Amino acid sequence: MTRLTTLALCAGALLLAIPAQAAEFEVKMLNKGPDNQAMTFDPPFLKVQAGDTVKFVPTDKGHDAETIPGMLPDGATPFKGKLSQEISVTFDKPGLYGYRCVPHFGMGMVGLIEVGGSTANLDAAKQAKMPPLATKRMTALLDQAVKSNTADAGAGNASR
Ligand SMILES: [Cu+2]
Repeated sequence: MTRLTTLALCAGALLLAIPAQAAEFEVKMLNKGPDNQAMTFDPPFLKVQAGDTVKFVPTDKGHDAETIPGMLPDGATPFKGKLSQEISVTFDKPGLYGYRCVPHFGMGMVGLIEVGGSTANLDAAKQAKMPPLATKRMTALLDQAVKSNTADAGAGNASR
């Protein structure tokens, strides 16, 4: 009984030690997504705050995650995961981060992370050269990012 109480107290202390503001997200690397999409990140579009961490999980083997050149904010550090391995990335600089799975880039396996509600590098990101299927999926993700911000702003205006 005493032992259980001690354990519970320890667990409570550990929880308190984690800073409340930094969150951790998970993106799965999949052969088939929930929408039957072949070779995909799940979720393909994710909004996080500066300082948050995203863990790319090799749920299916044979995938990796790395930033697409030209698709990250100025001064942000590119990341590059290893094939079939998990990689955790902490995002400090606000903006859009486009990333890809290298083996399936041609099949359109790309994802997008928006940090701090910023689409400041949207135009630059749209200029990035990619295979046609990747461009198609990325264009949809970039639209989603812009729309999500418009929706936020709209909600703000409506409440006034
Ligand atoms: Cu892949």
